[in-house]
Amino acid sequence: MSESGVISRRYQATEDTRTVQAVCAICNGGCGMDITFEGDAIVEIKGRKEHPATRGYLCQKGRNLKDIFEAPDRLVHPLIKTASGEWREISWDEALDIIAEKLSEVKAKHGAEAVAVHVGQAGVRKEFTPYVQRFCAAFGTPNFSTAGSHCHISKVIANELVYGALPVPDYTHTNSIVLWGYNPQISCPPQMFIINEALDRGAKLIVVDPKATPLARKADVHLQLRPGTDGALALGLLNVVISENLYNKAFVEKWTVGFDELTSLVGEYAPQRVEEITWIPTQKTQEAARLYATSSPACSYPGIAVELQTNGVQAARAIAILQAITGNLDIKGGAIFAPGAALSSLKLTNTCSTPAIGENRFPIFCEHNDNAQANIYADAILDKTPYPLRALIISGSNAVITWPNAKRLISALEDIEFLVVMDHFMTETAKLADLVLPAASFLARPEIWDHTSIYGALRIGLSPKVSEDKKRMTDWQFWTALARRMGYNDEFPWQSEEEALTYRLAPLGATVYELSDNENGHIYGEHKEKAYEKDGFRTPSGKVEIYSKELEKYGYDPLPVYREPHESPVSMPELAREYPLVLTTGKRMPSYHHSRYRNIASLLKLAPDPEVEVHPEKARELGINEGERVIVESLRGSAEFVVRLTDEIDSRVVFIPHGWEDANANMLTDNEILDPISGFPADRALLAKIRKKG
Ligand SMILES: Nc1nc2c(c(=O)[nH]1)N[C@H]1C(S)=C(S)[C@@H](COP(=O)(O)OP(=O)(O)OC[C@H]3O[C@@H](n4cnc5c(=O)[nH]c(N)nc54)[C@H](O)[C@@H]3O)O[C@H]1N2
Ligand SMILES: Nc1nc2c(c(=O)[nH]1)N[C@H]1C(S)=C(S)[C@@H](COP(=O)(O)OP(=O)(O)OC[C@H]3O[C@@H](n4cnc5c(=O)[nH]c(N)nc54)[C@H](O)[C@@H]3O)O[C@H]1N2
Ligand code: SF4
Ligand SMILES: [Mo]
Repeated sequence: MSESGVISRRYQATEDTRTVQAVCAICNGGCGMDITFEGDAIVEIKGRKEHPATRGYLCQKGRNLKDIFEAPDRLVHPLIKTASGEWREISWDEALDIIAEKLSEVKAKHGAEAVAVHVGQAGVRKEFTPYVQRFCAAFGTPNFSTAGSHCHISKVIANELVYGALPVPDYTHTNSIVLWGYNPQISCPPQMFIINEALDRGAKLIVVDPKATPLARKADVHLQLRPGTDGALALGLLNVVISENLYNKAFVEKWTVGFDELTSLVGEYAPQRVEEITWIPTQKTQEAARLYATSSPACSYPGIAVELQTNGVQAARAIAILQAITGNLDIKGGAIFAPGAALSSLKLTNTCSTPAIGENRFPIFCEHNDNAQANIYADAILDKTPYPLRALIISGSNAVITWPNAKRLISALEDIEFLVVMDHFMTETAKLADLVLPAASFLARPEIWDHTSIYGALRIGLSPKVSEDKKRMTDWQFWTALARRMGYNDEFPWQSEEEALTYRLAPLGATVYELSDNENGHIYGEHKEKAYEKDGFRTPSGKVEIYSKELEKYGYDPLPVYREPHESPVSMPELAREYPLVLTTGKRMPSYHHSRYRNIASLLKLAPDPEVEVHPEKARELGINEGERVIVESLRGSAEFVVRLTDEIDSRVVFIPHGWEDANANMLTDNEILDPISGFPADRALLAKIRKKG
């Protein structure tokens, strides 16, 4: 360890400065960066060209990390809300005592399940998150949840139901790419290196998106669908592939269950019928199906858009089935099963016998994910269903901006007995808390990065702790300190993050030093094609489950049946008379990460307004103009946006971004309208109207 507490030896120092190699932990891109410090202040950030995957790339957020982490409004001290509603600074010791005491009191009076802990997007794939789950198990509450309540886990479940695991698209060796409700150009820009290389080699591109994004315009086929109808489109593609005999018969016979039932189901989804449902011209569906089935190896990846709809799990299942029957499973250039790096497990058995919130309503979500479903915490707080929730700790989420039905969630968080929020900033969620804790940034902790699911290489690395933060705590430090204060010393024996990492990394055979000193990371294995031929698939039948008995057991459709979005012009024609527009919320914006960074001037100036995207014809019909402020409204609520005209979308569709405090898209979404399997909100397919202001 160096004098400054930096655990890596890989840094260069001059008399005044030191330059360290880190990996950005804001999004899953994991960009390698060289950061030069003078004391604890950042003086320069550069993308590291030698980094094997990210090759020197940094997005606007990575380049502006100094502005983010040295922002004048960063929280510095723990704060407690006084009876008059003012904030008072307290020490970490006081904060830990108050939290330990309150949690113990709630547990003694109401049972441990009356306490929930949520780790938001800032904890996704971060090393501290399994320790929070471990804390919950030691404390005895089943109510541990993550951003997986509305992100990623829906497609994990879908793929686990079909194949037993979520495969990774092997863009590096593919001949054909389907980006399905996925727009990596904005959501994961460094991944575009391998996608563009594939396209330059002549790989085909199919984009499924209601918007003519730059990638969609570049595609061989752009399937511009009505939001929320992905499941119907997937059945239409399956219809063409099966009726034209374009599938891999040997694979289907040997490795699938339910193909005959699927054939009858997709018989109802001829491309003409699919056109009525999805608005995609018949010949485009045919063209895409033929292209996909005949340009193997092909890989498809469903983005978050497929998950954020009431038919999400079944749509993702249909997409997975299409990938399997076209023979693209676990082959080079197809969808590969890449095992995760084997780290020591942090799982503790939770002896609490009360089911987690959501476990009765979304049994498959809880079974596959071992988490509570946070989207219905508001019901537990306000309606006491399935039982009352009295205390909540939120770490790394700005829930009132990002969770569905913000109005109801705000009432719930105002109502709850005890709310703690750990964050970098005094967010809208933190403002509702009894106690706010200042989190140190990822630069002040060692952080494991894992490129496997994004880049397909089985590579893991360690971004070292590169700066000190004596006033704030890292999330790991906080949860360990709280656990020890509550007497869970046996469960939390580690004295430092480095010591804990040594335990975690032991099965890899790499020490903390070795891993953090090797900026290229550690290759922990290699992909072996068609491993299923030896071991079978990790499903109950050992095969690809087109027909799922697990779904059937819980009363769900065993086949990937298409159901209209809960709220759509087809399912609710009456409502559609008043709210005629199909609303999709939350496409990603380059300078922001969900609710983050509108307080950072250098980022805000890049996209200063929350904009509703409207087709020019619709705008004419509504009598609204470019730049005008309008109200977008759903049955739940409304928010104000600035009109931006675009002919990249259908005139019946409108797009709004999420993440804005003053234009909160989640005022319009609902925590009742949820995917019945995953409990995910229908953020991408609702009904809305636009009215002029005043
Ligand atoms: N800059 C930035 N990057 C991010 C994030 C961020 O906030 N900012 N967030 C990160 C996180 S947590 C996530 S989950 C990922 C998500 O990243 P992606 O999965 O790429 O998701 P989005 O960009 O939200 O949406 C992808 C596309 O879906 C389209 N779309 C909208 N509705 C529908 C629909 O009903 N069906 C289909 N097929 N397409 C639809 C949109 O037009 C958009 O182009 O991004 C990550 N990366
Ligand atoms: N309408 C609509 N809503 C959506 C979506 C959509 O498409 N449409 N997308 C959904 C998706 S995919 C996701 S993932 C969620 C994300 O929603 P959230 O989980 O709420 O994530 P963020 O908005 O990024 O908020 C992260 C918070 O963590 C803080 N933070 C950053 N780093 C750290 C850290 O190291 N420690 C701690 N303790 N805090 C930190 C940030 O300041 C920020 O306030 O939003 C969902 N909400
Ligand atoms: S794309 Fe941007 S936010 Fe994501 S890891 Fe790279 S620099 Fe960080
Ligand atoms: Mo997400």
